[in-house]
Amino acid sequence: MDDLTVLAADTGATLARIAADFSPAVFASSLAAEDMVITDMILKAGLPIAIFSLETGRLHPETLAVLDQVKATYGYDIALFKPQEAAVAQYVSANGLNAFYNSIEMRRECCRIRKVEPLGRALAGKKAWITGQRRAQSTTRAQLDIEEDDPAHGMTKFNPLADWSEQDVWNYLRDNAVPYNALHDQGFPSIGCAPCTRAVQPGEDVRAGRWWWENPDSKECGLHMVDGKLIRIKSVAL
Ligand code: ADX
Ligand code: SF4
Repeated sequence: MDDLTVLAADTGATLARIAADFSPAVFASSLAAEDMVITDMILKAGLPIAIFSLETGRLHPETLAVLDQVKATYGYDIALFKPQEAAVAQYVSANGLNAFYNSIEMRRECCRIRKVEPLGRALAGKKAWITGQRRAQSTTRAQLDIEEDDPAHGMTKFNPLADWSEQDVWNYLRDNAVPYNALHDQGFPSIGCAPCTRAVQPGEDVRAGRWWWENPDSKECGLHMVDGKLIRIKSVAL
């Protein structure tokens, strides 16, 4: 067996263990490449892990198209969680539609309304949640474990791809003919909301196009924070 086959078998076993021991467990998919690996594994194995996406209202059409690609390939409807309309309207009327460019505080407040609050609803009553984070993605993820405690949501959080490289992800998607976001072929290695994501140059860091106007150490949207702090930032050399 080659290395990727072994890695994928380990990850499949982790997902099966989560389904068996942490029911009900859910998987948060941003519809980007890493999340398509996990989606493929969950759906092909028929694991009882519901998949949801936070539909922020600011996603690219190419990202939304992945929902149809998943439906066409696997016959599965990814559940969508949307922000509260009143909170969005209040933010926009008080600050402007794109106020997140003005300060880290304004950016985090937008992420709180559009992602973090809906995430809380998506996780209510669950025993565990799963993400597609990888250690190699950024300085803030350098200490990432496959299994961690998530006190903010009162449950266990799994990052089954923690050990995967970017190449592993793309080899898996190719070998298994998994559908993926068309933006990945247009210079977008990492994809979030449209106004906060841009293409990167070859050789640039994979997350260089995310919140590119901010310092690398502030680039987390709040989905992966505890009490307003990055969970792993204190053990990262700054
Ligand atoms: S982010 O925190 O900077 O936005 P990133 O885009 O790298 O995160 O995604 C990391 C993981 O967070 C994804 O693999 C996924 O599990 C979760 N995630 C991020 N954005 C979303 C989203 N819009 N909907 C659901 N899950 C998401
Ligand atoms: Fe708002 Fe940008 Fe955060 Fe999306 S990524 S929720 S548009 S600040």
